[in-house]
Amino acid sequence: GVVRHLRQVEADEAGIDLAFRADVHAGLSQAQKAIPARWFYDAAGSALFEDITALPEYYPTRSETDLLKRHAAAIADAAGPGRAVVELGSGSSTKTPLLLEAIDPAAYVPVDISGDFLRASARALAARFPGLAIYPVEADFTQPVDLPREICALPKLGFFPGSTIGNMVARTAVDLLRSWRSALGEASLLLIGIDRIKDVDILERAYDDPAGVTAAFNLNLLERINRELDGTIPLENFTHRAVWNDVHSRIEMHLVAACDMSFCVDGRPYHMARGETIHSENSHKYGPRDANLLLRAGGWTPLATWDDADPAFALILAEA
Ligand code: AVJ
Repeated sequence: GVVRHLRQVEADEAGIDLAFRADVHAGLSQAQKAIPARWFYDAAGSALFEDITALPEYYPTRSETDLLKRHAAAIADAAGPGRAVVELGSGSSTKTPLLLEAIDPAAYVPVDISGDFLRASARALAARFPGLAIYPVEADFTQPVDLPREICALPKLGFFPGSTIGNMVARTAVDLLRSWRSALGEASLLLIGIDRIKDVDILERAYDDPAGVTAAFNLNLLERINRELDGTIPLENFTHRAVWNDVHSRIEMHLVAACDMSFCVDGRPYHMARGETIHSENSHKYGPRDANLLLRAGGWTPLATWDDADPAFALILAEA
């Protein structure tokens, strides 16, 4: 059952609001306007992301789930039983049962910044795995996390699915991998999902679906600014753009100004010229050697890779 709920979100609601405000003002004041992708995930944005994962064009969820299903036994063989599974950014934890069922863990520690999602998914998992000790930790996984004392002595398996590591530029991704290596300890393993470089058409369609769900997800960021930061951004003057940047090996999402305009956020005025953009997300893609190098630079040694899904996606098991 759900054993205990740890809360390590330093910023309370007011603090999160302050951080959002600061990121938006700083981001809109840059020559290339940019807002960090983590601000997509308010309640509406989280629901839209769940819709994205069901789109036929958005292959990462399907490919990764397929890999987990087909290779669960091999993953279990490599990891062995009795580990504490620590899931970073667990969200709705939809892929977790596939892993937990296969590896026979001693404990499960979902870590997520969104307390509501965390509590709901921990309850659902407790019902499905009645014998399993679950220790939810409400925390920002990009910051150092204190793991529950009860799992201290257990060998850990970090689980970081979804290619969320792809949101970070390499330098930040490496810092994060290194901090988890020290948090999870000497005997730990990491199972990480990493999206592969592939045909540009497949990539761009995955981030610009014909039904417009990803466009709505992107535009929701502006709606959130209007709602929470007293903004006057005219949403109808923006369009969604998803484009492959080959130099940086990433899909970039932008909000494109369709005309010259002025608006306010918090009473502070901003101007945009037609064609100017707000850069709202990076989603980095990695070839096999790129991914292994990223892990090594982050202090992890790759042990095994499962990447025979179509469209391509990789699940990599690495050791500390
Ligand atoms: C949740 C960060 C893995 O980059 O593919 C999906 C987010 N953005 N469609 C991704 C996302 C647009 C997603 N991650």
